[in-house]
Amino acid sequence: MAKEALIVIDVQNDFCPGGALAVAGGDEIVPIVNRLIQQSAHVILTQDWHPAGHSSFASSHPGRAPFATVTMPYGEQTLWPDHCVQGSPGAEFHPDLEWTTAELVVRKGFRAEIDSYSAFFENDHRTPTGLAGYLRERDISKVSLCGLATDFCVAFSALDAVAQGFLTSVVLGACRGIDLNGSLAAMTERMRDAGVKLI
Ligand code: VGL
Ligand code: ZN
Repeated sequence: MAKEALIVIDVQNDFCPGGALAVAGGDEIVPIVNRLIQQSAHVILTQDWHPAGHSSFASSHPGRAPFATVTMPYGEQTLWPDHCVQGSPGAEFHPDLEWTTAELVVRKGFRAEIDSYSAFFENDHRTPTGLAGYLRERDISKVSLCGLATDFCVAFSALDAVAQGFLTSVVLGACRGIDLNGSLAAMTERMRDAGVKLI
């Protein structure tokens, strides 16, 4: 039978209320995610993990405000408030997240010059994190995703997962979105069109 992994995206303090890049209701998903974790044979977590002064931070671009867009060598990049700085409390998983059974933690966004929304590739859509190879080597062909934020890290991870040939579903009830300029509807549509099963 096809082996399946649950991929829990970025359930970190900075994406929850009170955090630096709080997603509305981000903490509400924690009990739902915990239930999914309990039901899953294989659990993988991602952790947004930026060095101080990361190029996705508005503070690294004089005169630019958070949520503006800039053009980077690899394409368009939204600028964010400083968040998920390596080793900071904001970068830790939500304290109620029951992550102890997780088999792998994929850290992403650790290169100063490039952001990484997806669990599979950096924002150049070329530099791999190694996750696809890890899953294939372990014979895992199905992935189910949940976490934060629906329209950024969850969506880009799901799009890359289907493109890499994994049978992919997103548990929308266990996700919350940022919704910047209609991004939630747009990314939901892109996922559906790409063949991601939305649950
Ligand atoms: C995320 C913006 C910046 C996410 C991470 O987890 O969706 N969004 N870094
Ligand atoms: Zn980030």
